[in-house]
Amino acid sequence: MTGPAPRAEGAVSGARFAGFLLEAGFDLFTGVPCSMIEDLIVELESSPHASYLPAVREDAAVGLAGGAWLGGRRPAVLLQNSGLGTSLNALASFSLMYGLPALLLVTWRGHEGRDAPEHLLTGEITPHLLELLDLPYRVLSRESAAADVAWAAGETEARLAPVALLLPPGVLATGEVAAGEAPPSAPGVAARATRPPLTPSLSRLAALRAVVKDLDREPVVHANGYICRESFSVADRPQNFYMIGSMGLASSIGLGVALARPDLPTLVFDGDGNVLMNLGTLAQVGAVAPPNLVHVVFDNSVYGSTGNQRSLSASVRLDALAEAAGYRRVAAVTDADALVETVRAMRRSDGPHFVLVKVTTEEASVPRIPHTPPEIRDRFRAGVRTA
Ligand SMILES: Cc1ncc(C[n+]2csc(CCOP(=O)(O)OP(=O)(O)O)c2C)c(N)n1
Repeated sequence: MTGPAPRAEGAVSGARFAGFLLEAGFDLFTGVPCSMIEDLIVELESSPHASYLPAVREDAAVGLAGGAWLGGRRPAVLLQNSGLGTSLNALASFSLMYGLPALLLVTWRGHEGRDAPEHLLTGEITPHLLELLDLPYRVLSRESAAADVAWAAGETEARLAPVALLLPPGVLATGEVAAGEAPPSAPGVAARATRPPLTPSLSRLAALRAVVKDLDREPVVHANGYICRESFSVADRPQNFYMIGSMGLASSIGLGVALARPDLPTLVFDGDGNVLMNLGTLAQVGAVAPPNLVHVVFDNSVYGSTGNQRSLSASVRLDALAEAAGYRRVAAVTDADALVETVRAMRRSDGPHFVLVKVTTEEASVPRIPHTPPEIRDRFRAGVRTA
């Protein structure tokens, strides 16, 4: 998991913090996971007094929270500060404009400049973003956590507005509570009858090993999280673009590469959480129809990189969405031979193509990408130009 800091002695447990939130009256939780709130989400998911609804994007979570408050609930949005950036418009032209109370529990990645590169700038500007929005906030500490939550609950109702609690590393315990097995469907969502659920047996690492071995010099754009890291551990190719931030954009970046180099098969190695965050791009790919794009989605039905919180792909077949969006060829595979054969055939025929690779939640113990973002950029660009 990609948390910024290992567990700290004396940190507030997820169960205790969930208790503070429930005592303060919050009764509906939504958001996109961050490893810093892994334990809290496990507690909320299993609480009989609350519901946790996985949202596909943070701004969509802000919308859902607004609707829930209008319907009589007291919502809280759980988000990483990267998602605060994504949510600026939803906050400015929805929650703040209409005056809709919600707690925003914002994890503070990049706190004090100590984190992975993708978090540094956002970490530095996070309080300023809240100040620019004129959104009241407090920085949580272990000692004041209960009082901070009670303050936020009072403020959101008194002001009729969202209020934020910023969560620095080390305040909440994380990685101590085991996530339950992802259920076959997410709460409140009926399993889609259109296609039966697939049973995974292949790990993502084994799938990556099989498919990468068969590649030549094709560019591959990787989604953020463990997909990058596992693929790097299998083979570090100059034609690999590792997205270490900007969750959701792998398909958009891959579309850009494919359109710029129509003579070259271009692959995207995506994750289900990433695809769900940018579903509209499926429609764009379907409409623009680049024949050379092969979109490979390693679907483990969870947000594995942040602690295995279930994703909606447990209930909704992403290959059915791709087909409806207009991809020319769509396949779903569960074993390595079928994966290799399918991707080989797709690289040699006209697409756009979509392969759903149903994989287990197993995660290999692999290092972070050591290359700097400019190094990744330069060698990829050179690799694509000479491929
Ligand atoms: C805007 C934003 N929200 C949340 C995160 C935290 N985050 C990093 S990776 C990840 C999960 C990605 O899920 P998926 O694409 O299914 O791949 P997996 O982790 O299962 O390999 C999340 C939620 C982020 N990086 N950016």
